[in-house]
Amino acid sequence: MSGVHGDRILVTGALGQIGTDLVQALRREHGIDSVIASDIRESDGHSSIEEGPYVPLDVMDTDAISAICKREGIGTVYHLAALLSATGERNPDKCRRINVGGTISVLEAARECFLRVYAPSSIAVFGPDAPKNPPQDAPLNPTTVYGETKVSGEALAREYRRSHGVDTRGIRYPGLISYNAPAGGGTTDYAVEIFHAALDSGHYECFVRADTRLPMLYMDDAIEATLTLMDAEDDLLGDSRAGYNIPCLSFSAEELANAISDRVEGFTCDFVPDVRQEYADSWPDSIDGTVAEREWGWSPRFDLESMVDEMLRGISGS
Ligand code: NAD
Ligand code: AKB
Repeated sequence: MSGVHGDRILVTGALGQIGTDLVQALRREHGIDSVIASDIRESDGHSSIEEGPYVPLDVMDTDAISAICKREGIGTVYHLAALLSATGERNPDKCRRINVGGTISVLEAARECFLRVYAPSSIAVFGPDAPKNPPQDAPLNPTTVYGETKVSGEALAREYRRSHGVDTRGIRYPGLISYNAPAGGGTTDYAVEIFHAALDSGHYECFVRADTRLPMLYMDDAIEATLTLMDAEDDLLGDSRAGYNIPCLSFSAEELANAISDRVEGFTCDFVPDVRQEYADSWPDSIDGTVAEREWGWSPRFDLESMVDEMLRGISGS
């Protein structure tokens, strides 16, 4: 790809669970004014996002993305705007329009404005035919619409790289656990909600079975993985650059509840599965991140115990 691009950063979907933490991390690294947050929603007025530049932006609007990128001297887009699995399965057409349509808009703007693009994928790309600890190149046959949109997102990123030279990168995030913003309508939201319930009322009704085991990661690790991938030399990245499996934690809902009750006296948890159980059952228990480790050398710092300590400390403000 030739041409001149700016050196500022645009984050789409910035008011969501990941954006809230990623924008802060990017502003620490690059300076507050260098990172422009955007979302289709208005900020509630209390978000840390408002410490720096914010623009309203619908990612379906390619012209608006290009105009902002040209006007603001953007060189890199972190494209986080999406519908997650639980919301997506309730609104499949909207999920396809936002997740696939929005990604096409961002990639088209990238082609026009010479941008680098980070577009996250998800462990939801895997379906029931994948091994329970899938390697990087396992079959991608998801049974959720959300998962299909993530497979399409990876294919689009590869295609824009191959045909137009756009520098696209992505990680297949597992369920992410954090406290600065609520989880955004996914299947793994129970692993965030459980902490708030434990501290607010001492009880949680978990919407998956006790033995449900999924890949998970503490948000600080996910942010560090993202920044490490984006800082990696281009020639280190192989064919998996649009959606890397990364090394993750893996624990059951019951193991998480037990780790919390070891620390919050009297905490109890009931397990009452709903439709989200089906989505969880179609996903792997863990993922094999050895390709990412080998190519750009990253591994997580938090295990289950230290993640639970950090979540309880962060939510209670101590
Ligand atoms: P989130 O739901 O918390 O945030 C998404 C944001 O996108 C919201 O603030 C929403 O207002 C915004 N948005 C929705 N439609 C939009 C539109 N048309 N234009 C602009 N903004 C729009 O999601 P998140 O957890 O922050 O996830 C970000 C990305 O990471 C998504 O691609 C998601 O699939 C992926 N991911 C997240 C997780 C996780 O556990 N959080 C795991 C795997 C992958
Ligand atoms: C969801 O549960 O939808 C997300 C994801 C794993 O992609 N957290």
